[in-house]
Amino acid sequence: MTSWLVIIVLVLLSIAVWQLTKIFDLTQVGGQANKTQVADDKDNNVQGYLMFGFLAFIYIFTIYGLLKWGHFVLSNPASEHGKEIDRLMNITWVLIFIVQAVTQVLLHYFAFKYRGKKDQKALYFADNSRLEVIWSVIPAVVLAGLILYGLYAWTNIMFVNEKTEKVMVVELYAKQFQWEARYSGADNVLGKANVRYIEGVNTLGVDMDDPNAQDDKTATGELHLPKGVKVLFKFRSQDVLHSAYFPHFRAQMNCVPGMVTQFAFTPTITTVEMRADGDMIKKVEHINKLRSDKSKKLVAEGKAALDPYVFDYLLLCNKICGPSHYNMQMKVVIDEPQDFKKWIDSQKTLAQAVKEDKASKEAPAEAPKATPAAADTTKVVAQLVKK
Ligand SMILES: [Cu+2]
Repeated sequence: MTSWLVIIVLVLLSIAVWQLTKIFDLTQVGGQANKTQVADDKDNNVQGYLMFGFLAFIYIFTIYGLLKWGHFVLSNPASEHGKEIDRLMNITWVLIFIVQAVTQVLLHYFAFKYRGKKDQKALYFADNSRLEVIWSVIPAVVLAGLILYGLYAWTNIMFVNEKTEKVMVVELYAKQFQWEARYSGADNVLGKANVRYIEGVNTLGVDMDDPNAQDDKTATGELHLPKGVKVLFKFRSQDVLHSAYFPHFRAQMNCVPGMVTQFAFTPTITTVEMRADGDMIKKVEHINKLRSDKSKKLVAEGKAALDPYVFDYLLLCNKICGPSHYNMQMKVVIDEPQDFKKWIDSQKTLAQAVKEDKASKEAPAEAPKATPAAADTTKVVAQLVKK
Protein backbone atom coordinates (compact mmCIF):
# COMPACT_ATOMS: atom_id res chain seq x y z
CA MET A 1 0.00 0.00 0.00
CA THR A 2 2.80 2.43 0.96
CA SER A 3 4.66 1.69 -2.25
CA TRP A 4 1.51 2.46 -4.26
CA LEU A 5 1.18 5.79 -2.47
CA VAL A 6 4.85 6.60 -3.21
CA ILE A 7 4.33 5.75 -6.91
CA ILE A 8 1.19 7.93 -7.11
CA VAL A 9 2.98 10.83 -5.40
CA LEU A 10 5.96 10.51 -7.79
CA VAL A 11 3.65 10.46 -10.84
CA LEU A 12 1.77 13.54 -9.57
CA LEU A 13 5.06 15.32 -8.83
CA SER A 14 6.37 14.69 -12.34
CA ILE A 15 3.10 15.97 -13.85
CA ALA A 16 3.42 19.10 -11.69
CA VAL A 17 7.06 19.69 -12.80
CA TRP A 18 6.05 19.19 -16.45
CA GLN A 19 3.19 21.69 -16.13
CA LEU A 20 5.49 24.19 -14.37
CA THR A 21 8.04 24.06 -17.22
CA LYS A 22 5.22 24.68 -19.72
CA ILE A 23 4.09 27.73 -17.73
CA PHE A 24 7.70 28.89 -17.55
CA ASP A 25 8.02 28.57 -21.36
CA LEU A 26 4.83 30.57 -21.87
CA THR A 27 6.09 33.39 -19.63
CA GLN A 28 9.16 33.69 -21.90
CA VAL A 29 7.00 34.65 -24.92
CA GLY A 30 8.02 38.13 -26.13
CA GLY A 31 11.25 38.06 -24.12
CA GLN A 32 14.81 38.03 -25.47
CA ALA A 33 15.15 34.27 -25.12
CA ASN A 34 14.83 31.82 -28.01
CA LYS A 35 11.31 32.33 -29.34
CA THR A 36 11.14 29.38 -31.68
CA GLN A 37 10.38 25.74 -30.98
CA VAL A 38 12.83 24.69 -33.74
CA ALA A 39 16.24 23.56 -32.48
CA ASP A 40 19.17 25.82 -33.30
CA ASP A 41 22.89 24.96 -33.51
CA LYS A 42 23.33 25.39 -29.75
CA ASP A 43 20.54 22.88 -29.02
CA ASN A 44 21.95 20.42 -31.56
CA ASN A 45 25.44 20.67 -30.05
CA VAL A 46 24.03 19.93 -26.60
CA GLN A 47 22.14 16.91 -27.96
CA GLY A 48 25.26 15.72 -29.84
CA TYR A 49 27.42 15.77 -26.69
CA LEU A 50 24.62 14.20 -24.65
CA MET A 51 24.83 11.25 -27.09
CA PHE A 52 28.46 10.75 -25.99
CA GLY A 53 27.38 11.14 -22.39
CA PHE A 54 24.82 8.38 -22.80
CA LEU A 55 27.38 6.14 -24.54
CA ALA A 56 29.77 6.61 -21.61
CA PHE A 57 26.91 5.85 -19.19
CA ILE A 58 26.01 2.49 -20.78
CA TYR A 59 29.66 1.35 -20.89
CA ILE A 60 30.47 2.49 -17.36
CA PHE A 61 27.27 0.89 -16.05
CA THR A 62 27.99 -2.39 -17.89
CA ILE A 63 31.55 -2.57 -16.48
CA TYR A 64 30.32 -1.59 -13.01
CA GLY A 65 27.59 -4.26 -13.19
CA LEU A 66 30.07 -6.94 -14.24
CA LEU A 67 32.45 -6.07 -11.41
CA LYS A 68 29.77 -5.63 -8.75
CA TRP A 69 27.38 -8.48 -9.59
CA GLY A 70 29.53 -10.76 -11.76
CA HIS A 71 30.26 -13.09 -8.82
CA PHE A 72 26.58 -14.04 -8.55
CA VAL A 73 26.89 -16.12 -11.72
CA LEU A 74 27.23 -19.80 -10.88
CA SER A 75 30.62 -21.23 -11.76
CA ASN A 76 31.75 -24.83 -12.07
CA PRO A 77 28.78 -26.81 -13.45
CA ALA A 78 28.14 -30.06 -11.58
CA SER A 79 26.95 -32.13 -14.54
CA GLU A 80 28.64 -33.60 -17.60
CA HIS A 81 26.72 -31.52 -20.14
CA GLY A 82 26.94 -28.37 -17.95
CA LYS A 83 30.31 -27.41 -19.45
CA GLU A 84 28.78 -27.48 -22.94
CA ILE A 85 25.90 -25.22 -21.85
CA ASP A 86 28.34 -22.79 -20.19
CA ARG A 87 30.55 -22.73 -23.31
CA LEU A 88 27.53 -21.93 -25.51
CA MET A 89 26.43 -19.26 -23.07
CA ASN A 90 29.92 -17.68 -22.92
CA ILE A 91 30.30 -17.63 -26.73
CA THR A 92 26.88 -15.93 -26.98
CA TRP A 93 27.88 -13.36 -24.35
CA VAL A 94 31.21 -12.56 -26.03
CA LEU A 95 29.50 -12.10 -29.42
CA ILE A 96 26.80 -9.89 -27.90
CA PHE A 97 29.44 -7.76 -26.14
CA ILE A 98 31.53 -7.31 -29.32
CA VAL A 99 28.52 -6.44 -31.50
CA GLN A 100 27.11 -4.15 -28.81
CA ALA A 101 30.44 -2.34 -28.30
CA VAL A 102 30.94 -1.71 -32.04
CA THR A 103 27.37 -0.79 -33.00
CA GLN A 104 26.75 1.50 -30.03
CA VAL A 105 29.97 3.46 -30.68
CA LEU A 106 29.04 3.88 -34.36
CA LEU A 107 25.42 4.78 -33.58
CA HIS A 108 26.30 7.48 -31.05
CA TYR A 109 29.31 8.79 -32.99
CA PHE A 110 27.25 9.28 -36.17
CA ALA A 111 24.44 10.87 -34.21
CA PHE A 112 27.04 13.38 -32.98
CA LYS A 113 28.89 13.83 -36.28
CA TYR A 114 25.77 14.44 -38.34
CA ARG A 115 23.90 16.53 -35.79
CA GLY A 116 21.85 19.36 -37.23
CA LYS A 117 23.75 22.44 -38.40
CA LYS A 118 22.34 25.61 -39.81
CA ASP A 119 22.22 25.66 -43.63
CA GLN A 120 23.31 22.04 -43.82
CA LYS A 121 21.00 19.77 -45.78
CA ALA A 122 20.74 16.02 -45.37
CA LEU A 123 21.97 13.97 -48.31
CA TYR A 124 19.25 12.07 -50.12
CA PHE A 125 20.49 8.51 -50.22
CA ALA A 126 18.18 5.89 -51.78
CA ASP A 127 20.09 2.62 -51.28
CA ASN A 128 23.43 0.88 -51.61
CA SER A 129 23.24 -2.79 -52.50
CA ARG A 130 26.78 -3.60 -51.38
CA LEU A 131 26.23 -2.11 -47.92
CA GLU A 132 22.90 -3.90 -47.54
CA VAL A 133 24.45 -7.23 -48.52
CA ILE A 134 27.22 -6.70 -45.94
CA TRP A 135 24.94 -5.87 -43.03
CA SER A 136 22.51 -8.66 -43.89
CA VAL A 137 24.96 -11.46 -44.61
CA ILE A 138 27.29 -10.97 -41.60
CA PRO A 139 24.55 -11.17 -38.93
CA ALA A 140 22.82 -14.01 -40.83
CA VAL A 141 26.03 -16.09 -40.91
CA VAL A 142 26.88 -15.39 -37.26
CA LEU A 143 23.32 -16.16 -36.08
CA ALA A 144 23.10 -19.31 -38.22
CA GLY A 145 26.41 -20.47 -36.68
CA LEU A 146 25.13 -19.82 -33.16
CA ILE A 147 21.81 -21.52 -33.82
CA LEU A 148 23.44 -24.58 -35.43
CA TYR A 149 25.87 -24.90 -32.53
CA GLY A 150 22.94 -24.50 -30.10
CA LEU A 151 20.89 -27.17 -31.91
CA TYR A 152 23.88 -29.53 -31.95
CA ALA A 153 24.44 -29.01 -28.20
CA TRP A 154 20.69 -29.39 -27.48
CA THR A 155 20.28 -32.67 -29.39
CA ASN A 156 23.47 -34.02 -27.80
CA ILE A 157 22.14 -33.23 -24.33
CA MET A 158 18.54 -34.30 -24.96
CA PHE A 159 19.12 -37.50 -26.89
CA VAL A 160 18.95 -40.50 -24.58
CA ASN A 161 18.76 -44.04 -25.88
CA GLU A 162 17.21 -45.97 -23.02
CA LYS A 163 17.94 -49.31 -24.72
CA THR A 164 21.68 -48.92 -25.33
CA GLU A 165 22.70 -46.43 -22.64
CA LYS A 166 22.93 -47.31 -18.97
CA VAL A 167 20.61 -44.84 -17.24
CA MET A 168 18.93 -44.72 -13.86
CA VAL A 169 15.24 -43.78 -14.20
CA VAL A 170 13.89 -41.38 -11.56
CA GLU A 171 10.48 -39.73 -11.58
CA LEU A 172 9.93 -36.20 -10.29
CA TYR A 173 6.36 -35.36 -9.41
CA ALA A 174 5.48 -31.66 -9.12
CA LYS A 175 2.51 -30.34 -7.21
CA GLN A 176 1.59 -27.11 -5.46
CA PHE A 177 4.07 -26.57 -3.73
CA GLN A 178 6.28 -29.58 -3.33
CA TRP A 179 8.45 -32.06 -5.21
CA GLU A 180 8.27 -35.80 -4.78
CA ALA A 181 10.70 -38.31 -6.23
CA ARG A 182 10.22 -41.94 -7.22
CA TYR A 183 13.09 -44.33 -7.87
CA SER A 184 12.37 -47.13 -10.33
CA GLY A 185 14.04 -49.84 -8.24
CA ALA A 186 16.00 -52.91 -9.40
CA ASP A 187 14.01 -53.34 -12.66
CA ASN A 188 14.73 -49.65 -13.54
CA VAL A 189 11.13 -49.37 -14.76
CA LEU A 190 8.62 -47.07 -13.09
CA GLY A 191 5.21 -48.54 -12.37
CA LYS A 192 2.26 -46.85 -14.06
CA ALA A 193 0.73 -43.91 -12.26
CA ASN A 194 -2.41 -41.86 -12.45
CA VAL A 195 -3.86 -39.12 -10.30
CA ARG A 196 -6.93 -41.35 -9.65
CA TYR A 197 -4.80 -43.79 -7.63
CA ILE A 198 -3.73 -41.16 -5.10
CA GLU A 199 -4.70 -42.48 -1.67
CA GLY A 200 -3.08 -42.32 1.79
CA VAL A 201 0.69 -42.71 1.58
CA ASN A 202 0.49 -43.33 -2.18
CA THR A 203 0.70 -39.59 -2.85
CA LEU A 204 2.09 -40.08 -6.36
CA GLY A 205 -0.88 -42.10 -7.56
CA VAL A 206 1.15 -45.21 -8.40
CA ASP A 207 -0.85 -48.19 -9.70
CA MET A 208 0.01 -50.73 -6.99
CA ASP A 209 -1.27 -53.62 -9.16
CA ASP A 210 1.41 -52.96 -11.77
CA PRO A 211 4.28 -55.49 -11.33
CA ASN A 212 6.80 -52.74 -12.26
CA ALA A 213 5.62 -50.65 -9.31
CA GLN A 214 6.45 -53.26 -6.65
CA ASP A 215 10.08 -52.19 -6.16
CA ASP A 216 9.52 -48.43 -6.66
CA LYS A 217 10.73 -46.23 -3.80
CA THR A 218 9.62 -42.67 -3.09
CA ALA A 219 11.32 -39.70 -1.41
CA THR A 220 10.00 -36.29 -0.41
CA GLY A 221 12.60 -34.48 1.71
CA GLU A 222 15.79 -35.15 -0.24
CA LEU A 223 16.64 -36.31 -3.71
CA HIS A 224 19.76 -38.47 -3.55
CA LEU A 225 21.66 -39.17 -6.77
CA PRO A 226 24.88 -41.07 -7.40
CA LYS A 227 27.89 -39.30 -8.90
CA GLY A 228 28.91 -40.44 -12.38
CA VAL A 229 25.62 -42.21 -13.22
CA LYS A 230 23.39 -40.86 -15.97
CA VAL A 231 19.98 -40.14 -14.44
CA LEU A 232 16.94 -40.01 -16.70
CA PHE A 233 14.27 -37.88 -15.06
CA LYS A 234 10.62 -38.37 -15.99
CA PHE A 235 8.58 -35.37 -14.96
CA ARG A 236 4.88 -35.28 -14.14
CA SER A 237 2.68 -32.59 -12.63
CA GLN A 238 -0.39 -33.08 -10.48
CA ASP A 239 -2.02 -29.69 -10.95
CA VAL A 240 -0.55 -26.80 -12.93
CA LEU A 241 2.54 -26.11 -15.06
CA HIS A 242 5.74 -26.34 -13.02
CA SER A 243 9.33 -26.31 -14.15
CA ALA A 244 12.03 -28.50 -12.65
CA TYR A 245 15.12 -26.33 -12.42
CA PHE A 246 18.53 -27.63 -11.31
CA PRO A 247 20.70 -24.51 -11.65
CA HIS A 248 23.97 -26.17 -10.58
CA PHE A 249 23.48 -28.94 -13.13
CA ARG A 250 22.40 -26.52 -15.91
CA ALA A 251 19.14 -28.42 -16.38
CA GLN A 252 15.55 -27.35 -16.64
CA MET A 253 12.38 -28.99 -17.95
CA ASN A 254 8.69 -28.10 -17.80
CA CYS A 255 6.37 -30.38 -15.84
CA VAL A 256 3.06 -30.48 -17.68
CA PRO A 257 -0.18 -31.94 -16.28
CA GLY A 258 -1.33 -34.89 -18.37
CA MET A 259 2.00 -35.71 -19.98
CA VAL A 260 5.47 -37.00 -19.14
CA THR A 261 8.49 -34.88 -20.07
CA GLN A 262 12.10 -35.93 -19.59
CA PHE A 263 15.67 -34.76 -19.18
CA ALA A 264 18.87 -36.67 -18.41
CA PHE A 265 22.10 -35.58 -16.81
CA THR A 266 25.13 -37.11 -15.18
CA PRO A 267 26.18 -35.50 -11.88
CA THR A 268 29.95 -35.09 -11.73
CA ILE A 269 30.58 -33.40 -8.37
CA THR A 270 29.32 -34.73 -5.04
CA THR A 271 27.76 -32.37 -2.49
CA VAL A 272 30.84 -32.80 -0.27
CA GLU A 273 33.20 -31.98 -3.17
CA MET A 274 31.15 -28.91 -4.15
CA ARG A 275 31.28 -27.61 -0.56
CA ALA A 276 35.10 -27.72 -0.83
CA ASP A 277 35.15 -25.84 -4.17
CA GLY A 278 37.02 -22.51 -3.94
CA ASP A 279 34.30 -20.39 -5.58
CA MET A 280 31.60 -22.06 -3.50
CA ILE A 281 33.53 -21.44 -0.26
CA LYS A 282 33.68 -17.72 -1.17
CA LYS A 283 29.95 -17.63 -1.96
CA VAL A 284 29.06 -19.36 1.31
CA GLU A 285 31.33 -17.00 3.26
CA HIS A 286 29.63 -14.03 1.62
CA ILE A 287 26.13 -15.37 2.45
CA ASN A 288 27.17 -16.10 6.04
CA LYS A 289 28.58 -12.61 6.43
CA LEU A 290 25.19 -11.18 5.35
CA ARG A 291 23.43 -13.57 7.70
CA SER A 292 25.62 -12.71 10.68
CA ASP A 293 25.06 -8.97 10.07
CA LYS A 294 21.32 -9.64 9.95
CA SER A 295 21.57 -11.82 13.07
CA LYS A 296 23.16 -8.96 15.04
CA LYS A 297 20.14 -6.78 14.26
CA LEU A 298 17.72 -9.60 15.09
CA VAL A 299 19.44 -10.32 18.42
CA ALA A 300 19.36 -6.60 19.26
CA GLU A 301 15.60 -6.72 18.70
CA GLY A 302 15.37 -9.73 21.01
CA LYS A 303 14.74 -12.22 18.21
CA ALA A 304 16.53 -15.50 17.43
CA ALA A 305 19.70 -15.36 15.32
CA LEU A 306 19.83 -17.00 11.86
CA ASP A 307 21.48 -20.39 11.39
CA PRO A 308 24.70 -20.36 9.39
CA TYR A 309 24.20 -21.40 5.74
CA VAL A 310 25.65 -24.66 4.43
CA PHE A 311 25.73 -25.30 0.69
CA ASP A 312 23.32 -27.82 -0.79
CA TYR A 313 22.26 -28.46 -4.35
CA LEU A 314 18.65 -27.55 -4.98
CA LEU A 315 15.81 -28.51 -7.24
CA LEU A 316 13.64 -25.42 -7.67
CA CYS A 317 10.40 -24.64 -9.45
CA ASN A 318 11.00 -22.11 -12.20
CA LYS A 319 7.45 -21.52 -13.33
CA ILE A 320 5.25 -19.17 -11.32
CA CYS A 321 2.71 -21.73 -10.18
CA GLY A 322 0.92 -20.07 -7.25
CA PRO A 323 1.41 -18.13 -3.99
CA SER A 324 4.06 -20.45 -2.48
CA HIS A 325 5.94 -20.98 -5.74
CA TYR A 326 8.99 -19.22 -4.29
CA ASN A 327 9.35 -21.94 -1.69
CA MET A 328 8.81 -24.98 -3.92
CA GLN A 329 12.17 -26.65 -3.61
CA MET A 330 13.85 -29.92 -2.76
CA LYS A 331 17.33 -30.57 -1.44
CA VAL A 332 19.49 -32.57 -3.85
CA VAL A 333 22.31 -34.69 -2.45
CA ILE A 334 24.95 -36.07 -4.79
CA ASP A 335 26.59 -39.08 -3.17
CA GLU A 336 29.49 -41.32 -4.07
CA PRO A 337 27.91 -44.44 -5.69
CA GLN A 338 28.55 -46.63 -2.60
CA ASP A 339 26.95 -44.03 -0.27
CA PHE A 340 23.98 -43.73 -2.64
CA LYS A 341 23.54 -47.51 -2.56
CA LYS A 342 23.52 -47.48 1.24
CA TRP A 343 20.93 -44.70 1.27
CA ILE A 344 18.60 -46.24 -1.32
CA ASP A 345 18.82 -49.68 0.36
CA SER A 346 17.74 -48.10 3.64
CA GLN A 347 14.55 -46.71 2.04
CA LYS A 348 11.47 -48.88 2.03
CA THR A 349 9.50 -49.58 -1.13
CA LEU A 350 6.21 -47.82 -1.74
CA ALA A 351 4.47 -51.23 -1.75
CA GLN A 352 5.79 -51.84 1.77
CA ALA A 353 4.74 -48.37 2.92
CA VAL A 354 1.23 -48.86 1.50
CA LYS A 355 0.99 -52.26 3.21
CA GLU A 356 2.10 -50.87 6.58
CA ASP A 357 -0.27 -47.94 6.22
CA LYS A 358 -3.19 -50.27 5.55
CA ALA A 359 -2.22 -52.53 8.47
CA SER A 360 -2.00 -49.59 10.88
CA LYS A 361 -5.46 -48.44 9.81
CA GLU A 362 -6.95 -51.93 10.15
CA ALA A 363 -5.29 -52.76 13.49
CA PRO A 364 -7.64 -50.77 15.79
CA ALA A 365 -10.70 -52.40 14.16
CA GLU A 366 -9.39 -55.93 14.96
CA ALA A 367 -8.63 -55.20 18.63
CA PRO A 368 -10.92 -52.36 19.69
CA LYS A 369 -10.51 -53.12 23.42
CA ALA A 370 -6.72 -52.51 23.44
CA THR A 371 -7.03 -48.78 24.09
CA PRO A 372 -4.19 -47.19 26.14
CA ALA A 373 -6.54 -46.56 29.06
CA ALA A 374 -7.75 -50.16 29.05
CA ALA A 375 -4.14 -51.44 28.88
CA ASP A 376 -3.18 -49.28 31.87
CA THR A 377 -6.10 -50.61 33.87
CA THR A 378 -5.09 -54.20 33.05
CA LYS A 379 -1.52 -53.46 34.26
CA VAL A 380 -2.75 -51.92 37.51
CA VAL A 381 -5.07 -54.87 38.14
CA ALA A 382 -2.24 -57.34 37.43
CA GLN A 383 0.04 -55.51 39.88
CA LEU A 384 -2.68 -55.52 42.57
CA VAL A 385 -3.23 -59.26 42.04
CA LYS A 386 0.55 -59.88 42.51
CA LYS A 387 0.50 -58.03 45.82
CU1 LIG B 1 5.80 -24.87 -9.16
